[in-house]
Amino acid sequence: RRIGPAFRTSHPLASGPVVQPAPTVDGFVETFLGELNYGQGTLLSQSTVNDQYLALARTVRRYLMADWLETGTRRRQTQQKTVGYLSAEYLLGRQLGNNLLATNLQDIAQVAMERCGIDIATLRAQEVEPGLGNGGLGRLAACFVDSLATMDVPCIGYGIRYEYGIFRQTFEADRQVEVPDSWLSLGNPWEFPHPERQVLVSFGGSTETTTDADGRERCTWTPDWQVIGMPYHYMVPGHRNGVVNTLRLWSARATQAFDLQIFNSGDYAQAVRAQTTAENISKVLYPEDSTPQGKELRLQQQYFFVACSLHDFIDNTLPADFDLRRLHQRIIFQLNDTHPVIAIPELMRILVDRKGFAWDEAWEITQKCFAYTCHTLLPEALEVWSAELLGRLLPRHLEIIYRINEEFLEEVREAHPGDEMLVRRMSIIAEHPERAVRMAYLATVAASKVNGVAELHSQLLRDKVLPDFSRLWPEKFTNVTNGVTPRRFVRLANRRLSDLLTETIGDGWVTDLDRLRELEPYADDAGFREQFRAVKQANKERLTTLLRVRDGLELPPEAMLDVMVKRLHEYKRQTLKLLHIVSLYDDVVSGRVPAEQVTPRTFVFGAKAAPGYHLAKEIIFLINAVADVVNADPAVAGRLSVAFPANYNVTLAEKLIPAADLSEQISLAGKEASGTGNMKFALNGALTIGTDDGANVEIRRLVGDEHFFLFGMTEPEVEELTARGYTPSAVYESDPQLRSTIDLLASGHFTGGDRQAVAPVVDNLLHQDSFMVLADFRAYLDAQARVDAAYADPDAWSRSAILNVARSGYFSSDRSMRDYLERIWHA
Ligand code: T68
Repeated sequence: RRIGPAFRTSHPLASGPVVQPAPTVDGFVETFLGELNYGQGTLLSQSTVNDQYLALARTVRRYLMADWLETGTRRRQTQQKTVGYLSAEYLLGRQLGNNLLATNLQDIAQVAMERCGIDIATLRAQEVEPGLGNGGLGRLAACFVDSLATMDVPCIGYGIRYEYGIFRQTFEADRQVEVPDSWLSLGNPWEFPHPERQVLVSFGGSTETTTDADGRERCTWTPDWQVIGMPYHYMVPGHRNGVVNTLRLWSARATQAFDLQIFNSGDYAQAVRAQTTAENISKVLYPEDSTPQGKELRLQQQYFFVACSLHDFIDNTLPADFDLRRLHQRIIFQLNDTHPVIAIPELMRILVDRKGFAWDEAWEITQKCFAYTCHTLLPEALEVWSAELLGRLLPRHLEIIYRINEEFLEEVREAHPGDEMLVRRMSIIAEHPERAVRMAYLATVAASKVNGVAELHSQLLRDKVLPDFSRLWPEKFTNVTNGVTPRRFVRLANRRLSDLLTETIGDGWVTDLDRLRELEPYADDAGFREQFRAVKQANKERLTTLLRVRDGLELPPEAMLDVMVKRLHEYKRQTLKLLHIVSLYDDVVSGRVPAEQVTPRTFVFGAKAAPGYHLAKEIIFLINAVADVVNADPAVAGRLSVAFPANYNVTLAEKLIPAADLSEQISLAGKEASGTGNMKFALNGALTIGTDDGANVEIRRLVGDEHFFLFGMTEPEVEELTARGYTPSAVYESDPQLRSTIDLLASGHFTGGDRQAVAPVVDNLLHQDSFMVLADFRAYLDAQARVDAAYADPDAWSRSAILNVARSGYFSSDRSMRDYLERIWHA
């Protein structure tokens, strides 16, 4: 069977325009029924909700198709520089609503469905979100491709089509239980498999170097197994601009060789198992978000998608006669963290071994084709691959890395003669505890630019994480502060606020978020504040209804909504939030504070823990345990309630964030690279309580000190305390309120008297507390008291909230993309 491109012709119909369905209710109904009949093979009267959802999705797809094909043609013709975004994760969120918004079909679709007797909300709810990411890093990639399409910048997002995305979280007896996310099981209308663009990827085996007639060394790699990479294309529509870019996600398949093996083998079962090995590569997303596990399958995933992507661009996207010395004029590969860094030796291998370039020339090209974004400050999150594993899986790549390192260390020696300590510190190869490749160093050495994701982070990256490199190459380092897409996180998630904004300042803000500034004068307009509060209130009621239906939670819709949603990690300090809740509860039940004096608050948590992160799971358990008791205690009824809906994801974020009054961004200073949830909350009119960390610093500077609740140690203060020696138990002893709070937790009050159940968290706080929760407790409580005081004046609060919206336009991912274009991509 042939799978190559079959049809290139000058036939008059071959390049004719694609016929788009009419953008009217009639056109929509007709297309929808056609999809139901001919696509799903069913009748409206017989169809299930899933049939209807699939037909609706395919209808919307039809409206996008002409633009997609046209964008592709235009990109091929103009040969502009393309951004090849290499990311192991894309946390896309649901597609239907986004694509209806992009095509301006929301209202038409709604009426069309009504005409068919269908409630479109039911169909929207049918979509399982593609959860192909862990958290901020994956969501950032999704925001970036949205912005690039909206700005008509050529971009191909490359990644992995995991068969199972981030696990679905459920709670059993208050503990996290992970359920596989079989997101593809009911069919995925948003993807297009392209078997004709499949790619072979090799692993294992050995290398051999020979010298050819003209004295040149040539290396051949004889792998011992291969897999096929099958691309699935996803549409990435710009906002109502006729542009549709492509996200190309790779799925692993067994090769024919496996089939033959099966055919020839007496051991049929063993042969089929071999096939499973190949297909395992894209089976599941690793759910560890900041502690790389060094697992062989993960390295296979990384090389798999990177090899497919480079091959796809060089051999299938560029014209056949393209002069690769100009490669950097056509592509910049942006490395989303170190996960795709193996692309660097892969490009060297392609250029030297396959295309016959001399090493130096290949290195010059390679350096111009990559840029690297770092997303962390935690030393344990910096990826390192053992040389043993890397050499076994990718022997040629390890050789190339060694040579890159040798030449790089020569350069270091030249710049700093005699400083062998420096050479050892900067080596891409670590020697202890085992010989291993430091992927962040490899990325830094090869990349044209290295960036952090917020100003503070980029500074700490230069000063603390890669100081030797930033001294050697100061001009290589830059910052691009993260951003979020206003399409999904304002226009789609918060229709009420969007309509109010559009009524007030016009609709230009959706693609030019700086225009939100025009809202500033309205902060002083009592009528506008009233409308703004009504929007918030309606969003709260929508959330209350959702949580009642989704989670059986009963929440008072008038209380202040205080929200902390993000991955569960010690450095993010969900325990600090928990101590605040317990201390408020303690104040009331101990009789120190009359219940009537407590500002009514609903605390909402959303957080998944990596399945192997035991302490994080204990923290989840404890939050749930506290929630159970607080919610059931009449002493605080109507004053304090705690909600921890399971399975926080993009879909839930879109409901939670617009309803929030207070955004919790309370990481220990110097640990959160940027944060992006913080930006989404500010844009939706929540006030932030936060530390001087990540992008909080910039949010506070922009919205103004009076409209932000700052607390806690600064990064230098954290450093200083660490140097002095931090003793959490001493803080506990010295603060009676903290003591009372921890004692109440430790007593087993929240766990039916079971003190053992709380010990892991309590003991850690008292005896380790790596992220200085106790040290910041007092400052946090004081800041929360300021929050209560501010909330008591609704007019002043709304004024601050409006100013948060008006002054947060900077955090559009469109602006981030402009910064990347100017500082890094030059595209
Ligand atoms: C996040 N990182 C940062 N990592 O923590 C956050 N890691 O401050 C920042 O805003 C965001 O990136 C975007 O820049 C992550 O989300 C991961 O998810 C991850 C996944 C696998 C391995 C390591």
